[in-house]
Amino acid sequence: MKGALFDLDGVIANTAIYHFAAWRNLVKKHFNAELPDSLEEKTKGVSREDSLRVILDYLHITVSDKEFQALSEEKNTAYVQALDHLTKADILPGISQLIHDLKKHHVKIALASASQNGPIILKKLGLFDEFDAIANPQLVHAGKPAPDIFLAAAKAIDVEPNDCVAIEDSVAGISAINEAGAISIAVGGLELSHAKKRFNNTNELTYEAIEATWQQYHH
Ligand code: B16
Ligand code: MG
Repeated sequence: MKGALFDLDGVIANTAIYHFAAWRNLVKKHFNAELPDSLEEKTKGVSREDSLRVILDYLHITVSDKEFQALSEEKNTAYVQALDHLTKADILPGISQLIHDLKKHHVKIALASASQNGPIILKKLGLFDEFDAIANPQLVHAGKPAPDIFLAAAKAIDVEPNDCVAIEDSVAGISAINEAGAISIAVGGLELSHAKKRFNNTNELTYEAIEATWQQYHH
């Protein structure tokens, strides 16, 4: 195991709730409509623009390009505001220890998040300097479930994807990892059963558990 590729929202910090709350408020304000809980999974790991497309499709609403852009920006402004109070205390259980242990074993660490806010969030969590690389989602051709962001993250740490494990909390993200050829590790429910290995909570993501998964599945 030479590299570990991390998703951000839902793996390192529980920012997924702020994303969906921002979408809900936006939809309420502009269209006086409610979004069902079931739509949250469909926007997880999915880029800002693709999330907005999923939501507008659900509402059967079409908007001009200009409105689309404005809605997307308004959601981001609200989301970034919600991140204001984020601190080290918002790192999900077990993640700081895992990062520490991976580094101790000379495993390189890269961020493979769809979020353009990745660097800001890592800084707020005090984790920015722990990462060897952050893949830029704006520079990849296609978002999750396409493998591009995981391929870019592996390349940024100069490790072959099949020498990496990658950790995700979204359906689209696990598909992206599998497509990239890294070993997929899920944190979350049964909807993530297409991962090589699934854990219910981040506190189960110990170095030992990750290493055991690596031993079992790499070739
Ligand atoms: P932003 P991840 C993803 O992050 C979120 O899961 C998804 O809900 C969000 O739409 C996407 O980032 C884009 O985020 O609007 O901040 O650029 O799970 O890939 O770390
Ligand atoms: Mg995620």
